[in-house]
Amino acid sequence: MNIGLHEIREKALELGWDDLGITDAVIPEEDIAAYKEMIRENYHGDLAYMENEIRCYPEQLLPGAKTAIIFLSYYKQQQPEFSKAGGVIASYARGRDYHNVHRKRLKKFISWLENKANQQNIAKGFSDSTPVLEKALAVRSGLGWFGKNTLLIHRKFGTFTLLSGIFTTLDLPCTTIKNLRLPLCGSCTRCLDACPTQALVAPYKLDARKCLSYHLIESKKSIPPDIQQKNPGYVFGCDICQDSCPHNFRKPLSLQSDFYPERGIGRSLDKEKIELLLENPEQLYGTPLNRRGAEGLAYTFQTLINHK
Ligand code: B12
Ligand code: SF4
Ligand code: SF4
Repeated sequence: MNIGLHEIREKALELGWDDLGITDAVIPEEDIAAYKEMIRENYHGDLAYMENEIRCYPEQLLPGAKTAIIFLSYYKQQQPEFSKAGGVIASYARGRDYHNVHRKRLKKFISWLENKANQQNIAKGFSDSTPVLEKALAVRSGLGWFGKNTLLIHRKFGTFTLLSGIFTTLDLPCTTIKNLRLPLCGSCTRCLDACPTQALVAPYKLDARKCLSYHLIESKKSIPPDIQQKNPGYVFGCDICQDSCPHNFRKPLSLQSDFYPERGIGRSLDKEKIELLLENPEQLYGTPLNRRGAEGLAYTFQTLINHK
């Protein structure tokens, strides 16, 4: 049975995504080369999972994979001021954990697709935690292009977007219209200039070992003193290379309630909130901040206070 682009789009929007792109399940050679260079340079730091080359070869994740559908969620939230008393939480992390939100949608989408095709085991979903070069596929599918901050820039939504997708053995109509893997930022360097830790070591190249996001979300080690000193006020994640990007200016806030601060821990953490979380760490469950845990957040908060 032929499944059309229109009905795939309709289903994706019904499940809550804001846009989607469809491409063949192939990671372009330029992206594989850039990925291998990142690993060679050790820019991934202690993110050992990044060394798994399976992220370049969809066929190894789903034998017979023909098509990739990439789904996009727009999550932009208000940009809070830095304050002496608190630490700012990155925009994506204030509400529900998008991994869970996407996982539920992917499950529903895959069972819809299986029903339509009248076949089982034809798809594998991914959202961040499965090893896939997601942005490379998003660009290939025509959803947007790479910014010098290394993020996908969507023509309508800018960079405050999150990705997820599926590989399927079905042949589906592709949305790729032209090669968007081109240097489209022009002479702009706002993100590179704004990054407080100079983690964007060159256009399109990020050294995670210098990135606040890496140290405040991912790293299990203590935050190096020079990174602590350069942190302008984040307690979890960092949005500076997005807030400085003209493609995000004058954009409305997201309408997806899962990303609203009221659905999670909120826009910032202060001393009282940290104490409450230490007493009731279960409040973090279902939010992105659970990755860091109450102790980890308390530690980061203390480093912030020490440098204010
Ligand atoms: C590891 C990782 C990180 C690491 C490293 C980031 C990185 N740039 O690699 C750290 C912890 C620092 C991080 C931080 C953040 N992350 Co992150 N992260 C990932 C993850 C798991 C893998 C990324 C990856 O594969 N990197 C490999 C390297 C080689 O890719 P790259 O640096 O993007 O390089 C590409 C381009 O620069 C391009 N390129 C290279 N040279 C050239 C030259 C030209 C001319 C052109 C056009 C292109 C080009 O080719 C390279 C390969 O495709 C993905 C999820 C996934 N599975 O894909 C999420 C992901 C990239 N992260 C995401 C988010 C939201 C963030 C944060 C905004 C979170 C926050 N607020 O703190 C920050 C943003 C920091 C930043 N500027 O990237 C989103 C990004 C969505 C989007 N719109 O792009 C993703 C896709 C998660 C998701 N499922 O939505 N992240
Ligand atoms: S997330 Fe922050 S620290 Fe990391 S590259 Fe962007 S601006 Fe720099
Ligand atoms: S700030 Fe400028 S250089 Fe950076 S991603 Fe946005 S448009 Fe490109």
